Amino acid sequence: MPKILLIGSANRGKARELAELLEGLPFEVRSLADYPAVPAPEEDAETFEENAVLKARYYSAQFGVACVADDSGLVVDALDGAPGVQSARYAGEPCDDQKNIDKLLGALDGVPWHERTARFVCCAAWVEEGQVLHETRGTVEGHIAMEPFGTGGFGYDPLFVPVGREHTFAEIPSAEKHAMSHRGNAFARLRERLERAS
Ligand code: ITT
Repeated sequence: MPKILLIGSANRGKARELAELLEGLPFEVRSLADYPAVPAPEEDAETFEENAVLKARYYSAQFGVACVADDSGLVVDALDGAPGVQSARYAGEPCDDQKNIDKLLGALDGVPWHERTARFVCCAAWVEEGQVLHETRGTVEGHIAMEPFGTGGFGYDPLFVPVGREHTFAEIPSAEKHAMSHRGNAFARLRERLERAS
């Protein structure tokens, strides 16, 4: 029987990406939909790293299985790093991707393209039996578009144009996004560790 590996994310768009990024590993990969509903943990840490560990620890302990979680977000230079660790809740709760996009565009009103530099950050953690077995971080540099483009992906994808490209993450196929994204980057290294451990 392959070992269970739980994807500890309540965000459907993110959980779908994580399932794609963990495909083909010798684990039985499960999502939170496979378990009874539990409240999301309080993400009260100040760094992506700490929040990723906090989430992986929480879901691993809740269900007694190995768990991977990521804490991620968008860091915008012209906004002193906002929305950062608050990316999911930037426009308040309940979290709403469209409201977050509208708020970000408002905050950047009048800011020219060359000053709209930003990066996505993803910190991932793998926890098993209370132990952090691996932590990893990935980033991707880009610009915030003047208006949303595309319908793919999730979150701020319609606004994020990676460096060297002319399209947003919401306009390209998910495999192409994974090849350059913060999450694709972080999980490529986590995959190697998971492969070695199996
Ligand atoms: P979980 O904690 O349950 O995983 P969450 O959405 O609250 O779900 P985070 O706290 O890590 O997750 O917040 C990440 C937010 O950053 C997410 O809601 C998006 O708004 C944004 N984000 C992260 N990665 C992204 C990506 O690849 N594309 C677009 N937006 C992304």
